[in-house]
Amino acid sequence: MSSTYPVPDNVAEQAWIDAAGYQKMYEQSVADPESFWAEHGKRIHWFKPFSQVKDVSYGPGEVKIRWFHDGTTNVAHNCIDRHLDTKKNDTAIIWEGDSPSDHKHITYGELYEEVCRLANAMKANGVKKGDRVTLYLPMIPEAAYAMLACARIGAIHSVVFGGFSPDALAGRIRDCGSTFVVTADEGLRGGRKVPLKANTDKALESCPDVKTVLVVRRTGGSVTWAEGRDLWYHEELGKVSDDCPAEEMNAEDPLFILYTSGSTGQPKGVLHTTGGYLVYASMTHQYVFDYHDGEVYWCTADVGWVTGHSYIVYGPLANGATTLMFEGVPNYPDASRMWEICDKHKVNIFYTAPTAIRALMREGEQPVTKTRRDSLRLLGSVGEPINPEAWLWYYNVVGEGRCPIVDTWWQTETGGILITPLPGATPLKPGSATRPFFGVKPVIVDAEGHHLEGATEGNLCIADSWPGQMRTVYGDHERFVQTYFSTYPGKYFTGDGCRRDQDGYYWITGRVDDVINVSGHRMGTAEVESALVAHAKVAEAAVVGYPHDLKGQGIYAYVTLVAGEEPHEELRKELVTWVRREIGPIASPDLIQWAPGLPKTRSGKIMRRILRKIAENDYSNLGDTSTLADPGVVDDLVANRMNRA
Ligand code: 6R9
Repeated sequence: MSSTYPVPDNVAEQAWIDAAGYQKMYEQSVADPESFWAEHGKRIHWFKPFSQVKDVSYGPGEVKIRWFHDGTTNVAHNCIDRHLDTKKNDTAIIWEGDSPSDHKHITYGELYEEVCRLANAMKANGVKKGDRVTLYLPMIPEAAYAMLACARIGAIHSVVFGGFSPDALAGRIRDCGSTFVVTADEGLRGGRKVPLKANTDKALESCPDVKTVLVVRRTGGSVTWAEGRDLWYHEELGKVSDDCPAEEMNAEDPLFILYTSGSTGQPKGVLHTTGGYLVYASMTHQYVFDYHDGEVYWCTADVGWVTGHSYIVYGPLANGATTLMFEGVPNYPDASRMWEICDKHKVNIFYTAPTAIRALMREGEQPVTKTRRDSLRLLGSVGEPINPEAWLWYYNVVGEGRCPIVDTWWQTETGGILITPLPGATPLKPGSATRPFFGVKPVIVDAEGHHLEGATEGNLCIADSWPGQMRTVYGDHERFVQTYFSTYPGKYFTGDGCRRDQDGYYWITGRVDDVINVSGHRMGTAEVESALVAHAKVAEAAVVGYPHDLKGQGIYAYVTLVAGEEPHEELRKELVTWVRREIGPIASPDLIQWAPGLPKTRSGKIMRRILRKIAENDYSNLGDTSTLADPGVVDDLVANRMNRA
């Protein structure tokens, strides 16, 4: 039985929402979503107010999701212009560079100018409303400027994580048909350079439609230049004015596409739209992080992931917050860096991933305790289940027992946080994401889709829509319907397993599909498999996750070589390098096992359940193996298993 951490009185007193408030507001929100969201939809500025609130059908037949659909607004206007009267000279973004000697403050006034100039430069180079613009940038303020500049003129951004390979970048550029790319000469992380421009050049060899590449000078490193295609960011911004009207956008006009892994090889372009997304991102940011004016808020994610979109840029800026953006990594120059940044910038709210906590935990308490951290009052966690041991260390060592931890469960698809404690309202249980946010109706179902009541365990679905929900898979609405609404008709299926305890608390148990979570990053096993089989010496590959102390899950690959090839250590290394090159470092297999054959059913389906068990070193009970075409294969795999932890 795990213990419960009650809400401290001082936290409840100053919080936006206390326990009674949560109960009342939650009940309202699910009893009458129309009037609840009609009221909260007003938290953003509308050029033309909406009269329609919710227009949703989860099928059967058409799947359609619209919120506030007759209203018009602009996300950049809400994140910047709206604050200028009162906050022109207040800090919008604190940027902390990779090197501890590098930082700057960007006020809302400066943010306005930067975004307007970039928006004008993009327009001058042909970008129009509805165009897709790919952003492949390091964690520098220009990444936020570029997102907001797109939003300002109605272009749809697609941010591609700077750690992705040229191939992965190219696939994402082609899928959404973008013709305009913004990148930097090089990125800088932990003192190491990331060749973003060179990667872009490589990617564009297979993207003939890209006409323009705007390049931010970050390191000044040398780059090759395609005349007529490549433009320097600073030169283009010098040519235009710092006044650019914000385009009047319909609530349901697309805001961004963000690619995420699914159970097939091809990443999906998750599409988010304008009005509902911003209402939801800003509202969750305010209540989940209990954000109050003047506080310094820091989310350590990269803008290449949804967390960076909703909780570094859009949510905080819509609320007029001060948001910190960090270019570097947690252990550079040393393991105190995060806490030194907290002290340097007087961070009040700190939001990170369990994998970072586990890595820092390994370095012991001293790198933490030598810093003050007295500005911190709230901690957050996101990306994967947080194991109670890491939770307790975060709570006791980092937060000195005085800062509540909000363990926030959500997905790229959900746009914002769905299951989470509210700091002033929810007693905490280490490892549980606790309770649903306003308007969110979680249901747990069995394999046949029956609702399971009370304390139970099964698959997590959401019964009704919320404004931040994704609207479609870009260019493939059928895939959207298939992926999320066909397994359990009438409900949104999350792909996660979940337990609900006797107090109604939710405990996410991890993915139930062929997606693994490596250091909080989603990886489709099929993506890694297709990278492996693209190697000339690989005949077949199967990839599964296994428990990994630091990463949460590690990548375990079973590889069958083509006839005539002999396995050896060098080839193992070559395959790891190969996958890094094909997808990016986050996809590197941790363990590769040579498999003379893979366990298959007589119809040729790989029996992943068995492969998972062997990878988990739990081979004594492999379950039913009677449908195997060749049971002998399994004995070999068990005998030569790689994870003997
Ligand atoms: C925001 C984000 C989504 C998947 C999700 C789940 C896992 C995220 C979690 C969590 C347990 C939490 N996940 N937060 N599991 N507790 N607090 O991470 O989006 O990259 O799309 O990943 O991550 O499995 O389905 P995304």
